[in-house]
Amino acid sequence: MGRRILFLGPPGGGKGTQAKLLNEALGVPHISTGDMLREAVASESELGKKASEYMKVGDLVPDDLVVAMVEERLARDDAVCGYVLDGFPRNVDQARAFSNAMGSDAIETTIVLHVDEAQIVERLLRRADLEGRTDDNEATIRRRLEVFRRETEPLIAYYGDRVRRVDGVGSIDDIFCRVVRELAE
Ligand code: B4P
Repeated sequence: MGRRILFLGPPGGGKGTQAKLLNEALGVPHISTGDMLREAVASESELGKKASEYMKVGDLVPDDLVVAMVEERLARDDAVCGYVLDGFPRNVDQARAFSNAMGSDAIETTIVLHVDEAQIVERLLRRADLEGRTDDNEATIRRRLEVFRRETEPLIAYYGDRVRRVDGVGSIDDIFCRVVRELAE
C-alpha cells in the first residue's frame, strides 16, 4: 500500500475525519490545509490575515499561498515516509504545482468520498452548533459546494487511475473499513 495518499471530497464529506483515522493507522502525518489555514487565522499571522477574507465567504485561498505552505510543511522530517493529504491539492493548478515541486508520484492514491448534498448541509450545520466555525453557515456552505464542483471535482479526472471511490455515507467506522479495503486492493 502506498503511503502518499490524498483525500478528496466535498466540504463536510468526511475528509478530515477519515484522514485522521488513516494517519493513526499508517503512522504518517495528517496534513490538512484547512486546519493549517485556520491556525494561521487564529494566530493572526500575515498568511492568516490574507486567508481569512477568502475562507469566511467559502472561496479558495490563493494557490501561491497554499502551495508554499504545504511545501514548507512537507520539508519536515516526519513526512519522509509518506503523508495523508486532506484538502490539498484543491484544484488542477495546485495539483500541477505540487507535482512540479515534489514529482509526479507525490500522490499514489486519491480517495474520493461521495456524500449527497442534503447530508453535507446537515452535517456542517450540526458542526456549526458544536464547534462554531464561521464558514459553517448555510450561505457559505452552498458557496463551498459550488467551488468544490467547479474547482475540485476536475481533480478526479486529473488523477485518473489513481482514484478510488468510496461511499461516504454511513458510520465513521464503516466508512473507514471501506477506505482500508480500497487501499489494500
Ligand atoms: P477544509 O478544512 O478542508 O473544510 P471542509 O471541506 O469543510 O472539510 P473538513 O475536513 O473540515 O470536514 P469533514 O468533511 O471531515 O477547508 C475549509 C476552507 O479552507 C475552504 O473553504 C478554503 O477556504 C480553505 N482551504 C482549505 N484547503 C485549501 C486549499 N488547498 N486551497 C485553497 N483554500 C483552501 O467533516 C465535516 C463534518 O461532518 C464534521 O463535523 C464531522 O464530524 C462530520 N462527519 C464526518 N464523517 C461523518 C459521518 N460518517 N457521518 C456523520 N457525520 C460525519
